[in-house]
Amino acid sequence: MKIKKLLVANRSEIALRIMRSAREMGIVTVAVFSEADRNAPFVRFADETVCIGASPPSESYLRIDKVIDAALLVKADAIHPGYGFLSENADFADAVKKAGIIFIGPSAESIRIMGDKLAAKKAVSKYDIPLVPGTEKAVIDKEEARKVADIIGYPVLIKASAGGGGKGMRVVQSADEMNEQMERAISEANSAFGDGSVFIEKYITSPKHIEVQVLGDQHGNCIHLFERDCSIQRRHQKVIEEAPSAVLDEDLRKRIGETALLVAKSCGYYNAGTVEFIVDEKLDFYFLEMNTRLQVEHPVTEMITGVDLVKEQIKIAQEQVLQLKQEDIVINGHSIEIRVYAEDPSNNFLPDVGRLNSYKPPLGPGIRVDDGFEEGMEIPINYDSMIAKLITHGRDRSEAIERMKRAISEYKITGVKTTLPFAAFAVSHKEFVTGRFNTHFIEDYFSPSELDGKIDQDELVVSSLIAALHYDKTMPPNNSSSGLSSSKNKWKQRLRDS
Ligand code: MV4
Repeated sequence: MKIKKLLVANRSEIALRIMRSAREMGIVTVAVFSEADRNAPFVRFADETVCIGASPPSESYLRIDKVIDAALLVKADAIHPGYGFLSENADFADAVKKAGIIFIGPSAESIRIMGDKLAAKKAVSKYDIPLVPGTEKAVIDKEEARKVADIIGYPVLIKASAGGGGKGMRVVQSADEMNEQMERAISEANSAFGDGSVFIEKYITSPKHIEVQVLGDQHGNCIHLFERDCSIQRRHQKVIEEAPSAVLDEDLRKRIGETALLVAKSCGYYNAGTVEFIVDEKLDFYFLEMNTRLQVEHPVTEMITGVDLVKEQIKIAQEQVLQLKQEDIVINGHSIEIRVYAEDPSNNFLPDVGRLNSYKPPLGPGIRVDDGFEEGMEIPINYDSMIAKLITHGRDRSEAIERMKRAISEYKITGVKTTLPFAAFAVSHKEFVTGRFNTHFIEDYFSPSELDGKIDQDELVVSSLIAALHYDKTMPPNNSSSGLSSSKNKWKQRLRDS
C-alpha cells in the first residue's frame, strides 16, 4: 500500500530529516508539535501541523492517544516515530496498527523481544551468536549471584533486563561488594522500569562500542550496511560516531555483519534496526542488544553507503521488496558525526539553555548538518539539549577528520555554550587520530583545562568589539575601511603575540 500522508511523531532535527525524505517521495508531511515547538523549523517545513499539547513530553510527544488522534484527524496513513519518545514503545506500535495506520518500524513483537534484554538473549540463543559470559535468566538470590560471579570472574556487571543503553548497569569489582550492589540494582530496576529482573555478565573493561545497521523487508530479505564506531560517549550519551570503524579489518567486518543479520533473523526483524556489539582488545566481539529504531547517528552510514535510510524505511513499511542487495552495499570513504549539544564542556557538560544569538552552520565540500534550530531561537528546556549533528565525509578517515576540524572552526554559535570546543579537542587528539580509543576516551584524556585558552565565540565577539573600538580610535580613518573583521584578525594576532 502506497503511503500518501505521513505523520512524524517527533520533533527538531529528526522530524525535519524524516520529512525531507518523505517529500522527495511525493508524500504529504504532517508535524505534531508541543507548545514549546510552535515556531520550530520542523513545524514550518511540514505541509500540515497539529498541536498535541503542552511542552513537557509527558503531555505531548509521549502521549499515544494524542498522536493517534492527530493522525486520524488529518487522515495520515502512516506514522514515523523517529528516535526517543515513542519509538521503542511496543504498545504504541500496536495502537497505531489497531487504528488502521502503518507504523514505520518493526513489528510490536520485535520491539517487545529486543526491549527485554533477557528475552533478546534467549531469542538469539538459537543461533551461533557470541554473548558475554553470564547468566541466561534473572538472578534474584544474592548467594547465587556470588556463585555466578566466582565462576565467570570479577569484575562483573549487574544489568537490568528492562534496561538498555547503559541504564540500570552496575559494576561489581569483588565478592564483598556483591550483596550491596545486587540490592541496589534490583531496587533501582524496580523503581525505574517496574521490573526488578537483573542478570550478571562478565565486565569487559575497555571495549569499543560497535554497532551494525540492518535493513529488512517484510518478505524475509535482510541486509547490513556495515558498522559504526560509537565508542566516544559520556555517561552513555554518544558524542562522536564514525563509519566505518578504524579498527575492523575486512574479515572481522564480514563476520560482525553476518552476526548482526542472524540477530535480526532471530526476532523476525523488518525495517531499519541496529545491532550493538562490544569489541574487546583481542578483537573478540559480543552481541549486547538491538535497537529497534532509526538511530541518531544513522547519517554516517548514509554518507558511506549512499543509501537514504528513511526512504528505505518508508518503502519497507509499504511492503515493498528490498531492492538493495548485500553485494550492492559498498563502503565509500569515511564519515564522522559530532553531536552539538547546548552544554558547557568547561563546566562538567552542564546544560546551557538560552537563545541562539547567532547561528551559522558550516558549508562546503563533504559537510552535512542535520539541525533543528535557527538564529534567534530559544533552546527549550523541556527536551534533550542537542542543537545539531555535524557530519563530514571524506575519501578516507584523515580527510573526514580534517574536514571536521575545518567545519567546527566555521560553525558559529553564540548565546549558548556548546560542545563544539570539546569536539575540536577530541577529533584532534592523538588517540582519536590513530583510532586507538575505547569507551573510556573522555575519562582517560579529557579534563576541562584542555579547553583553557580556547576562547569561546561569545568572548571572541566581545573582545573583538573592544579591540575594534580601540583600533578605530587610534588608526587613521582610511586604514580601518574593513572595520570589524580586520580588527578581529588583529586581536587574534595580538593573542598569538602575547
Ligand atoms: C557492557 C560493557 C562491558 N561489559 N557489558 C553500555 C550500553 C549498553 N548497550 C551496554 N553497555 C555496555 N555493556 C559488558 N558485559 C560495556 C558497555 C558500555 C559502556 C560501559 C561503561 C562506559 C561506557 C560504555 C559505553 C558503551 C558500552
